[in-house]
Amino acid sequence: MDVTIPDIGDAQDVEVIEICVGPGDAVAENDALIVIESDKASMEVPAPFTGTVDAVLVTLGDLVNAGDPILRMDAVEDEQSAEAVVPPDAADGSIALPDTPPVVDAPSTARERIEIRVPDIGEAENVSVIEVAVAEGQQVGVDDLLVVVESEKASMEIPTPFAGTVVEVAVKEGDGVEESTLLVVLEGEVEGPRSSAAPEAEGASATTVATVPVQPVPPEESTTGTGSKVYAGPAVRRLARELGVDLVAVNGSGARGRIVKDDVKAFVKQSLGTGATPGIAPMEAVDFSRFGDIETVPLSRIRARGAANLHRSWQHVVHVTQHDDIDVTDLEAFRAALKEEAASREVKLTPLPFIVMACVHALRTHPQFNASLDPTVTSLILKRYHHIGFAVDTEDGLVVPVVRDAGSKGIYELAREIARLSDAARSKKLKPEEMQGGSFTISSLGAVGGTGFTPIVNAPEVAILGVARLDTRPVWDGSAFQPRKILPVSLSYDHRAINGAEAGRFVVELGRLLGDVRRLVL
Ligand code: CAO
Repeated sequence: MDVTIPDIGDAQDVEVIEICVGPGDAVAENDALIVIESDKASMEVPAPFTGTVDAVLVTLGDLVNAGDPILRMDAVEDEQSAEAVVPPDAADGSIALPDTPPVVDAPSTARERIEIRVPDIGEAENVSVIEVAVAEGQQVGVDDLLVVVESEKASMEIPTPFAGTVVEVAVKEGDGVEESTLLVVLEGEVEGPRSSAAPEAEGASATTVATVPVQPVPPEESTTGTGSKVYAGPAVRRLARELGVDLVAVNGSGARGRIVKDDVKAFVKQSLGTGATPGIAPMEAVDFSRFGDIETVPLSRIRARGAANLHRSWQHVVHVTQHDDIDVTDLEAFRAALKEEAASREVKLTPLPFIVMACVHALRTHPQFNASLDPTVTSLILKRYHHIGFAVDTEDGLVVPVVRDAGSKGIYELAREIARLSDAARSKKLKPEEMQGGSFTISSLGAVGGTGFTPIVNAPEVAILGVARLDTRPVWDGSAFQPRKILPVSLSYDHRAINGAEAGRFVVELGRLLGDVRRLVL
C-alpha cells in the first residue's frame, strides 16, 4: 500500500526534512515515517498501520503536497483493512500545517492593545506552552515568534501579526492552555488589518482591544514536528539549519529537555569563542587548578593567528602524508666540499637551499603540487611562478616567509635569501609582502631532530614538504651494508587535488634530484 501525505490544510510544497525509516524496517502503527516542514510548523507523518517498509518514495528536500505518495508499506496480515491513504480525514487525523498569516480585517489607526490568545485547537488535549520567545517591554515585528505551544503530537508557533511592544506575557513555559487562553498582550500602531473578532474598549485606557485569531494548532492526531532524535520546534530547526548546527550536539534547556533558540545561539557562540566547528561539541573549560598549581600564559598574536590558520587548514584540507627516505650521501659530500667556498662568500650552506631547488624542479614536472583549489572545489589553479615558503621557528611562534621566484636563483642566492628572511622573521622585521604569495611550503625540522612528522598543508596551497633530521644509516648495497646519509621527508598533500600515486611519484622525483644534484642543472 502506498502511504500518502495527509490533508495538510492550506500548506503547499512542504519540505521533507527527515526520513525516519528505510526499506525493510518494521514499523508499528503511529511510528514516525518522515518529518515534513512548512514555514510555520514541522510534523511527523506517522505509519497508518503496523507493517514493513517496502520502499521510500521521497528523498530529503523533496517538496510534497497532500496526496503525494511517500512510501510503500506491507501491512501485517490482520491490519489489511487500513486505508491506503492515511490519515483518512480531518476528523481522525489530518494535519493542519499552518501556512498563512492570521486572517484579520478592519484597519486601525490608533495605538492598540492587542491580545494574542490560543486559537481553536480542536480536540487537542494537554496543550502546554513549551517556549515563550518574548519578554515584557520587548519590541516585536510582524511575524516575530511569540509563543510555541505543543499538544501530545504537534508543536505550533504563534507569531504576532502586528508590530508593537509586549506589555504583558500572560503565560510561562510549562503552563497548560486551552482555546482562548490569553498568551501575550501587545501595544502598538496597528497599520494592518485587525481581528474580525469585535474589538472591545479597554476601560482603563483609551486604547482599543483586538483579539487576534492566530493559526490553529494542528488537531490532536497530527504529530510532533520534532523528529525522533531531537526535541525542538520548527523555528529552532530552521535557525539551526541556517547556522549549520547539528541539533543532536545541542543541550536543550527548555521543558523536558526541549531545545530552544537560545540554546542554539549559545552553542554557536561557544563554538566560535573556542574556535570549534559548529555542529561539534566545543571543548569545555576545565579548572585545572583543582588538580595542582598552574600558570596561564596568553598566546602571542603570531601564535594565536597561526593556531586559527592551522585549524582552518586542518578542517578544510583532506590531508594525506607520504613518507620517504632520500639518500643524500653525494649531496652531503658536495656540500662539505663547498664549505670553504661558501664561507669565503659569507654564506652558510645548509641542506635547505638544495631542497628548495629540488622542490622547484619537481614542481615544474608536477604542476598540480604548485597549485590551489578554487573555493568551490571545481577547478585547480596552477601557478606558473614558484614562490617557496619555509617555516621559521621564532620566539613568538611559527612564521612562513616566502622565497620569491626560487627557480631563478642559484644555490648561494637561495642560501642568502633563506638566511635573510629567517633573520628578519626572528627580529620581527619581515614585511607583509615577504610572507605572501607562497605556492609551496617546506618545513625543515632537520636541525632540531626527529625521524618524521606530518606537516599541515599551508592552505590554500595543496602540498607541504616536511624535512626531518638526516642521519648516517647502514644501507644494504646487495653484498654489504654501506654507511649512507639518509634524509627522511614527509610530503603532506590535499587529497582533493592530488592522488596518492602522484604524491608517490613527486617524492620519488625529489629523491632522484637530491640523490644526484647534477640533475638540478639538466
Ligand atoms: N638534518 C641534519 N642537520 C640539518 C638538517 C637536517 N635535515 N637541516 C639543517 N641541518 C643543520 C644545518 O646544516 C646546520 O648545521 P651547522 O650549524 O653544523 O652548519 C644546523 O642544522 C642549523 O641549521 P639552521 O636551522 O640554521 O638552517 P636551515 O637552513 O637548516 O634552516 C630554518 C633554516 C629557518 C628553516 C630553521 O632555522 C628553522 O627555523 N626550522 C624550524 C622550522 C619549523 O619549526 N618547522 C616546524 C613547523 S610545523 O610544520
